[in-house]
Order: sequence, then structure tokens, then C-alpha cells
Amino acid sequence: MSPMLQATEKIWMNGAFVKWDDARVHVLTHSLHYGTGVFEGIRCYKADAGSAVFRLSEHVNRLFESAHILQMEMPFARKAVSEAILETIRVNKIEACYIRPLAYISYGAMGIFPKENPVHLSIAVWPWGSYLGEEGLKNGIRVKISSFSRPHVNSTMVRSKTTANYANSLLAKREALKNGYDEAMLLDGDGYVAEGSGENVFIVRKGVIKTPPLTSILEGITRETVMQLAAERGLRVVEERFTRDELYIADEAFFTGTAAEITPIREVDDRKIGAGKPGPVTMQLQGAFFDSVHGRDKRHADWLTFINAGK
Ligand code: PPE
Repeated sequence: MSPMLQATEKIWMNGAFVKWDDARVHVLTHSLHYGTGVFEGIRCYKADAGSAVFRLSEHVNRLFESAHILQMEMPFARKAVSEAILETIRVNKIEACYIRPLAYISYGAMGIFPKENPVHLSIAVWPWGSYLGEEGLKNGIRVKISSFSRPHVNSTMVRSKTTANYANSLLAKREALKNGYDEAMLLDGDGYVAEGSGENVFIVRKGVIKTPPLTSILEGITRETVMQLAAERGLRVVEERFTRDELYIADEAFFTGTAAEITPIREVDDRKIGAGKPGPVTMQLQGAFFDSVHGRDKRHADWLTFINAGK
């Protein structure tokens, strides 16, 4: 599992840099009580031509969409947020990192309705290795179908990357780890396979790649990346609901996510997936993904924002 958080020097808070240890909020911060924060998870890779953020504009757009769903007014424009992200990486002199912007309803009134409490934004960066372990990335992980399901489509709005949604993810993750598995797979309110606690899911069966449609799941940026990479390689991808027994008999399965990247799934509920090791399509797409984040796929040069471009 991931080791303890590795601190960097500075965190951007609402327009100014503060020392890592000084990045504090009041304990009566609205979002801390009611789960009303919206956030992003982004990676900056050490690409061949220098450090570059992967799909920055897509992540910033999703942050604003998350805020829009919750009717939170962002205190900065999209361009300013993108600039602040790049500046936070530069200030911390870090070559590769995970980036965590968080917009939250700040201190002011208490009670569910936040009245005029201001919305604040913070951006932190830190080194983060493979989310589900180096070993998992290479050889695949063991997954358990969760007894907790994703919220109903008309409940907590999972298209918004809202902190509140992660209470559901944590319940599932704890249960899976406690039972000796590496990750949880959540079903949707109708019982179909939805996603992991922090990842989207794909299966491969009889040569067709399948991923659940955008109903009860987060609109993953890695998911969309993989769909494009697959199509370019002549692989057929469909967005279609599937059941847990279809997952059991898949030839291959894998998770996608900014933190998890492309992590093969080698077992679900103690049933081997395919040969019980990462399959050829998974490995091909994982390779294509790592090529693109490192700038080796010229078709997708626009997916990278170099932190020192033009300097
Ligand atoms: N579903 C969920 C529920 C989710 O949290 C993530 C990202 C995804 C799918 C994949 O989305 P994308 O990163 O855009 O491909 N989870 C983030 C948080 C992980 C955490 O533990 O914190 C992430 O991967 O950054």
C-alpha cells in the first residue's frame, strides 16, 4: 500500500503560497462537516521532453463542472486555476507528482445551508507512486464485489467529484482490504458493475472491450483516454452495462484512473480472470497509456502541458 504522504514545500491557498505545515483551515469549515468539497486528481509526469501535466484542461473543466453541479461559485477562472497548478509544481521544484486541487465551502455560517460562506480553493502536489502497488500494476490485483453499492443516480450526483461521494468509496475500500483483497468493485443501484472505489473499470471478452456507461460512475479522464487509445489501435470499445457474472467470465479486466493508471485485475471474488494474469489487450493499452503520458505518442502531444514551456 501507499506509504505515508511525502510533504513538499508549498501549497497554493486561495491565490497565495503558504508553507506545507501552515496550510490549515478552521474546524468549522462547512465542507468538513457536510462533504461539500469538490476536487481533482491530476498527474504530472516526467516526460521525455520535460515535466508535463497530463490532460490539464480536461481536469480543470471537470473541477468546474463538479462545482457547477453543487452550485458552488468558483473564486477563480479556469485559466487562473490552470496557471496556479503549473506554478505550484514549479515552486515545489518537483519533476513528477500527483496534483490535488480542492474547492471547499469555507468558514462562516453553520448549518447545511452555507449562506454567504466563501468558496476557497487549494492546490497541493506531492510525489505519489503506483496507487495499487508496483506489483499490482505489473501482475494485476485481486478485487472483491462490494456489499456497498454506488449511490442511486438521483442521490449524490456522482458525475461531480464531490468529497461526500468518497464516504461511499471508503466503506467499500475498507471492507475489501479487511477481507484481504486489494480493491473493491461497486455495483450500481440496479446491480450492474459500476466502478472501483477510485477507478473506472473495463473488461475484454471475445475481442470486445466493454466499460459501463456514464450513469452511476465518475466520468473518468483515464477512461476516455483508454477509449481513444483503443479505437486508434482498431480495438472495439462499447459502453454497455454488464453484470458481475459477466465480469467473472471476462478474458481480461482492468481498472483505470489518474492514481491507479491502468491496473490489471487478475481475480474477482476468488475467481481467476482469464489466465489469472494481465492479458494482451490490457498490456497493450497500459503500454499505450504510458507512452502517451511520457510524450512518445505524437498524435496526442496536446494531452501534455509542459510546466516550463516557453521559459
Ligand atoms: N471513479 C472514481 C470514483 C474515482 O475517484 C476516480 C479517480 C476515477 C473513477 C477515475 O477518474 P480519472 O482519474 O479521471 O481517470 N480517483 C482519484 C482519487 C483517488 C484517491 O484515492 O484520492 C484519482 O485517481 O486521482
